[in-house]
Amino acid sequence: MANNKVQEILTQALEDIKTLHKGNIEEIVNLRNKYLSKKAELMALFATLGKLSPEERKTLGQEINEARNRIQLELDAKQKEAQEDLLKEKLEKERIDISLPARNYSKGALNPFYIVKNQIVDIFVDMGYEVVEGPEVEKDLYNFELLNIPKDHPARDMQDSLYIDENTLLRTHTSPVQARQMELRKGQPLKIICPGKTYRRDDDDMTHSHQFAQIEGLLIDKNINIGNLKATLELFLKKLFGQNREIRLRPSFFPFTEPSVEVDITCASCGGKGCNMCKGTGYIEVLGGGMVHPNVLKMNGYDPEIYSGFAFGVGIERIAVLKYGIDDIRRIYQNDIRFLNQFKKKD
Ligand code: 2NL
Repeated sequence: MANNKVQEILTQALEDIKTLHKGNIEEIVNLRNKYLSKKAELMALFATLGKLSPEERKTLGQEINEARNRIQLELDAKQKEAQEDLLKEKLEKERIDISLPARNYSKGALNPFYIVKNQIVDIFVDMGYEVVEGPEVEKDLYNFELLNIPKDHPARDMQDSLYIDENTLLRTHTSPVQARQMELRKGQPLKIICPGKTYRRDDDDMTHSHQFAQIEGLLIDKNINIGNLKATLELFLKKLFGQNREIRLRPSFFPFTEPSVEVDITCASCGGKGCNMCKGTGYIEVLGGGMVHPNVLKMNGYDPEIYSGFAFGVGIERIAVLKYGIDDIRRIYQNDIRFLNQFKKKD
């Protein structure tokens, strides 16, 4: 015969479970305490088993266990349900609408200086040149002496250079990087370009800046002649300015090259007829170069009887000004957003 007390507790527990509110974990915990903790009425009944006969003890013990298991199962099921409800509610609340269009964001633009610098570097890297860099604060040995610019040479004038002490200055060109490379390679052939900032004591105006950047190139090997220089520069300038441009070499002078040349391209404004841009000449000067002076080869560890080479130097800002028709070189450094926005890539 079923025990009245156990059945009463079980019925009450099942009633209580029916009144639970959806998703309320706290109420479930309370019922667990009420019916299943050590102090619960049902558990107290276990203590009375000792006084019963073995037969009765077995029946009642079983009945209590069954009631407890039933309550536990019901509460576990309710708890699982409540947890799932909570999770569903959370997912619903935090739902992301992936059909919403993304907010617009503003893309930056590369300064034309870097557009041009990257282009030039890419063209020479494609031709197999290595890119090397060096210090901006230099010894006069590397900046002047090893480039055939002796102590009394006018290019050393204090007017043109920014000195830190008697033997140290901000480099006036990137040539010292090449002098250092020649030293490093101990007379072995080389093919390098050196991009970097250079400094001169200049008053800034539309076409001059006390700080400007150069890319210099240097190639040394056996049997290098001025035809190799011309072919290299023609390939470079046509890639940079367009295949429809012609180039022209004029004799010039640099202390570190002999012979030296200045290189012009046909004017884009007039196509060579002569206009304001080219001051009536039909040509625009873009860079200088020449065959490395035998003194320079010798001083930097190359035997001029075995090796020859060519070198050239390009002003990056000057190329940017020419390519983009920029009216004042100083705009490149002013970071005026109205200027820079003109160089945004179109999608
Ligand atoms: C220019 C002209 C030039 C060089 C740079 C050079 C470097 C070494 C040896 C020989 Cl290590 N030459 N550089 C040669 C000729 C011209 O630059 O107008 N630059 C803006």
